[in-house]
Amino acid sequence: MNVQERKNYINGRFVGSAKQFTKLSPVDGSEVAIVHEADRDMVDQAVQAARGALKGPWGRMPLQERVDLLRRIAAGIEARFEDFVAAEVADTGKPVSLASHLDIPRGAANFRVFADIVRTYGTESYFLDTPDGKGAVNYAIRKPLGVVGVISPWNLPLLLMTWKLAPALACGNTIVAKPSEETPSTATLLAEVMHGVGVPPGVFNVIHGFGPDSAGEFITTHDGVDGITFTGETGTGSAIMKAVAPTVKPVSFELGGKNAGIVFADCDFDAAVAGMANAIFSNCGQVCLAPERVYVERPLFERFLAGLKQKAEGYIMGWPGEAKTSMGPLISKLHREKVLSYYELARKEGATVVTGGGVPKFGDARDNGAYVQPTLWTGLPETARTVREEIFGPCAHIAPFDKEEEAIAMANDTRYGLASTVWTTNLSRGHRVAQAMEVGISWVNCWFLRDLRTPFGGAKLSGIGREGGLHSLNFYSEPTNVCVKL
Ligand code: NAD
Ligand code: 6OD
Repeated sequence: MNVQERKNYINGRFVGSAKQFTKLSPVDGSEVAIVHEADRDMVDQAVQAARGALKGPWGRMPLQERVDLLRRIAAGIEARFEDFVAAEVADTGKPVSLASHLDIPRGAANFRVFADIVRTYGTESYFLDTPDGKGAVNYAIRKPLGVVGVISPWNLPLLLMTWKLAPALACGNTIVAKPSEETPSTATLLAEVMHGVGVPPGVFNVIHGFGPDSAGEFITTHDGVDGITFTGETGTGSAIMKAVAPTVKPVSFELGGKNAGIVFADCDFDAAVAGMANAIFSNCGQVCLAPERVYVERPLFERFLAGLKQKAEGYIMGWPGEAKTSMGPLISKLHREKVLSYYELARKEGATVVTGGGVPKFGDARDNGAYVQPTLWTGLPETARTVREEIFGPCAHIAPFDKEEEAIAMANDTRYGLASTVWTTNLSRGHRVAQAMEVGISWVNCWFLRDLRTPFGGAKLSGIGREGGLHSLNFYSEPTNVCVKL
């Protein structure tokens, strides 16, 4: 693929910058894109454009027209499906099969789903009895939050950005969006689609850059931004909270996790092994919902471990475009250093390495990439850092348990609270254990099965608020109660 230029999109125009950085391929270290980094002034221009657009044709657009526009954006993504897949694969190195079955279709689906949901979004009304017997009618109307800052990560770039953009636009907001510096491409293509389908200038702006002392910080500290929706690390969420405090912006945060899987001896064995392998290793383990801790009921422990090991060793790290490829690299060499530091730490903490634990050797250009082996450990105490800290790689620690209560206690013994997955054929136990999980998303006999209308987000350090369906619409809009005395 040729090296692409990725510019900012401000007030309906693609804008270059004197300051640029190079995006490298995690597959072979080659140059993927030259990215124009926005300075504070460019972020200010984007915010002013977004503020202006709230008062322009967009602010007066009837709901049905906005809904039609959202559908045209979805169709626009689909019309350039191959471009989006190629761009996502170039930035992330993920297999083409994954980008074309998950990332890009979901990027389009998010716009259709929220177009449908906003069409039927109702508001509250109450009749109040008054002493004169005539009463009063209360009803709430919903207004856009205003200019929304959307800051997203690199693991599912288009999917996670559109998950926020679609409901924000559905509610009539305007947007200043910043993709991760690691994945600038699909957000830029999306700007081209928005431009092409007639989204008015200023409604959607894309800003490229980093976090601290760069575009991310310039967005969060700008007093013309009315709210921040962020997906990324818990530490970054904490820094953003501090940054927005002086201007008291509402935040919606989807943060990190150290998720648990619980496998009971009565599970459907083949489904559980396949399901847990997919949960641990999909997208090279770079999914916030991935279980890095797995608790297996003791009678099944050795058999389950052997099954999971076999799955781990079956992953094929081919080139992204090859049909046989089932695992790509990590996002960057920098992230690989972090993951490998945990591979090392696990050994120091006394882990038995069941499989993996290192870097694969290819004998070709992939040796310049950011690949790591899928890795499983046993034998660590629950206090080990490897068991407590988010790694965000293709790895998990597998531990036995004897009693249901013990598994629940270990699963919940974490400062995070994003997701969990429980595998059992006992229906009552499935419900009971799923409900006992201190998380925002609790799966039984499945993982990452997503109905986009359901609440999505994390408990504890894994987030603030919920997005999804009506929850998204509640964040991206402000109610005004109107009280009419009769
Ligand atoms: P990150 O926090 O490093 O970066 C996310 C985004 O924030 C990027 O666009 C980055 O440039 C920006 N950023 C960084 N510092 C900033 C600052 N001080 N101010 C403003 N913006 C700043 O996260 P990442 O490494 O891109 O993604 C991986 C992390 O995201 C993992 O912790 C993972 O669990 C989490 N994640 C959570 C969810 C969820 O839904 N809960 C989904 C995906 C990823
Ligand atoms: O499916 C989604 O909408 C969603 N937010 C997934 C998050 C995945 C985290 O890596």
